[in-house]
Amino acid sequence: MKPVGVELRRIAMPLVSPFRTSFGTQTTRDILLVRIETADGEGYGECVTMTDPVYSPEYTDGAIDVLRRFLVPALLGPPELDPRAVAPALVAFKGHRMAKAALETAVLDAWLRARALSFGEWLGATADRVPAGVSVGIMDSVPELLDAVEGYLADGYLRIKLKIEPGWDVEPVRAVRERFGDDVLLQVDANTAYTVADAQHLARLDEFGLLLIEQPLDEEDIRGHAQLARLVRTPICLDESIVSARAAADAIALGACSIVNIKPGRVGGYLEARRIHDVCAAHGVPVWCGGMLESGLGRAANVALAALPGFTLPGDTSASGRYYMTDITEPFVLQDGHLLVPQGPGIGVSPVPERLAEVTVSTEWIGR
Ligand code: OSB
Ligand code: MG
Repeated sequence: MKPVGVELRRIAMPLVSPFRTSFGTQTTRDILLVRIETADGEGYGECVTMTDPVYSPEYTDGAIDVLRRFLVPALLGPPELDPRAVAPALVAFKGHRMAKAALETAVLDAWLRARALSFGEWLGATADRVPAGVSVGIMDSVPELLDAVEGYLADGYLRIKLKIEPGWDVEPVRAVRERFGDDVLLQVDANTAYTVADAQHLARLDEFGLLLIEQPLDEEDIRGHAQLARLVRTPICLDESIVSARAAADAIALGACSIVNIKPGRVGGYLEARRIHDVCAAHGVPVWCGGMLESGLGRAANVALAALPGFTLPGDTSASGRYYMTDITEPFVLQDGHLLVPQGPGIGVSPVPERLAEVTVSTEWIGR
């Protein structure tokens, strides 16, 4: 596959409602789309960086800079493109996994389209639909939260994840359990908001039968998570800490987690994501697919990944409508609490040109 060039397109998608986490509130999603053009057709990858470096060290202006100056020129140098050669071609540049993931995904999409193979088929998907969970932001009051959860359950979501932080943890969880019962699959995500000194407080969540607590401590505090895992009964799941298959193997070996959230962007792409799936499966560690408020392009690839056999828990793979009134692709809609795995070539969905034009903020072309 001969490379022609790469287009970086920044789009701004308004959210249907503000999304608040322990690291801030978002009202618009600032998304970078990477499109590669080759002699055999094009491919898309969605970069999951946020505007500010508050979830991970990466941020969108930084991703654009590293792509423009280092990653795209390194990728476009050799005369032939192969998805398995992307990570090795970029390995000299440290970090920037989200930027690398977007580029690798674009190459993979183009390569699979040229071969009429779907993402799911190529990754090894064993399901044709995946159960959908939803991530529910921090709210101003418990009644407001209960209304939101009621709406998502009415939509058919099969698992609820509550964002928590100090001051918004035991009470909202208790209220959701009291109102909706013990059968609702329920979990929480702290996005690093606690320290190991909060162990006794976090143990108060044990009585609510949560599936897991996600990333309670700092991303580098692996030993703290291992300590915490001995002090609480709720299973610990890691998100921010798991930046690679090696990091997953280490965390599991050290007893820092018993469940892993896999986000392809955070780990450098779908190939590394699949390696994490394999490492976890070898250890009997369940995985689920996280999200970064993706548009339909990123969502399509995530849904295909979530159809691998080790993804035994519902992911944050929600319908398009959970975040966006109008998606840039055909919307993903819930069917009986599930999303269908796209079957078409590559990621299986394409942007609607008029819709894409409406949300575009800027574009930049990097030729060979
Ligand atoms: O920690 O999982 C997270 C969104 C942005 C950044 C980090 C996280 C999240 C979510 C929402 O929880 C996931 C989604 O619905 O896409
Ligand atoms: Mg998380």
